Amino acid sequence: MSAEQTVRQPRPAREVNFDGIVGPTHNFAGLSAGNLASKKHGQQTSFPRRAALEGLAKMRTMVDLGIAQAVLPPHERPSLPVLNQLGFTGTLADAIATLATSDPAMLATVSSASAMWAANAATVSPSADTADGRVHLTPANLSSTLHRSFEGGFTKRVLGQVFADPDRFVVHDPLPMHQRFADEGAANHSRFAPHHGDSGLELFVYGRDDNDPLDFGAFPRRQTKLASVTIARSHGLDSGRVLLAKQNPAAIDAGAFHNDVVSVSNQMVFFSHELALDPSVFGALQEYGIETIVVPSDQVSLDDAVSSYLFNSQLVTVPTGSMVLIAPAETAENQKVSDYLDELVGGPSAIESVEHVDVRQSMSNGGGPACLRLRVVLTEDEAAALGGSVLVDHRKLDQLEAWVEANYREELRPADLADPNLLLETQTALDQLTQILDLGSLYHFQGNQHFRPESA
Ligand code: SUG
Repeated sequence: MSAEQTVRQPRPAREVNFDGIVGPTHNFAGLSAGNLASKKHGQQTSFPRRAALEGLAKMRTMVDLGIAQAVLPPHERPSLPVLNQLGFTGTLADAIATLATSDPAMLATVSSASAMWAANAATVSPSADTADGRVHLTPANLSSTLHRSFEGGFTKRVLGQVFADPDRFVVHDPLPMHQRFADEGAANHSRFAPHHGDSGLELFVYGRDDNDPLDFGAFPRRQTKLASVTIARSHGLDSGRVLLAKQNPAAIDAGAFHNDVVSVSNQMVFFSHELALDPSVFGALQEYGIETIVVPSDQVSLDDAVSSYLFNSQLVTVPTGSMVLIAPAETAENQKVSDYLDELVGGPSAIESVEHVDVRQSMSNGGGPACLRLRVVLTEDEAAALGGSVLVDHRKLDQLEAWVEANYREELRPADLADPNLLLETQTALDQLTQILDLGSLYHFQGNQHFRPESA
């Protein structure tokens, strides 16, 4: 531990959940290898309005529980900088028309609303953990999937605007866009601390060791150890408070493309499937005083865990101090999983109750409640320094719901991605959103030229 970290006193802090707002082009394109739900629903009709309203309803549940909630705006899709990179020099509408006939799969790729899954936006270390006492955020490069590899540059821009105060926040560049640095953000990162404001233990989970070949299992290993180690270093974490653990290959091959499909943490609790990680990791966490709630396969199989997304729940501490699991509605429909949850909340564990949320549109693309949020632990000062108007209360949620109702299509078939009106509707919606969130001219179509698609 560095001298500076030894003397720093813990400051009260709370966890703010930043949820990605589902974008108007939400669609099912079957783009993610190893993500069973994405593959299963590819080419089906999607329901963007319902998807966005489900996301907002989940946020309302959190606000009702007394949890601090904020939003991150959708990325513009398609975006001209990306299409320029692909060799299209004319207008966005021209490029869409050309792609619609020459390469509809690529049109779906550049139209994906995948930035909604904010757990993949960045890795975040609170100020209590970092050598310089600032909150560090590294946007994920998401280099393992083409449609998501376009997110990092704009994520940096958004985070740079929200976490703009250089005395309190550092927004790093995404890691190099190379398979050795493949990084999927907070979906593979957990943090443990008795109180959010205390210095914590950060657990980085990766799927690929430095010498592992890119494709050595049934499905891609999306996170490398090198990426995790690099982020821990650039965030200035104390090496004595960093744990690195390799995902169990069997979990990835059963559909756990991110570790948050099979584990979730909160304060000093780790709720995990037994096959998520090597058993020694649970032992190491226990040595730090962490309560590990490890669910055996004979109670909930890996397949049931992946199909119900039991572990992709949000685990939160409400103001009364009690711990609540915000679980996808699908967990109530799987008998084994629902029996397990009844037993869990009736037993002695720290998890006292379960709240079910319906995010079925996101779930159909492999994104449960926990995928939709990025956790950021902030002190009162840090929360007060946030840029824009991204913290939400009931009034703001009402406003966002009305905005979705006014601007989003009810249905979107794959062929509709070619409709020039969709582009206009999307730009109108996002333009209004920047006003609601007080984010200025954030988007390229608004005249902002300050970002490139895949890098800083
Ligand atoms: O990266 N799905 C996302 C789901 C991300 C879930 N996030 C977490 N586990 N934290 C992905 O695979 C599917 C898009 C499509 O097929 O249309 C997609 O990108």
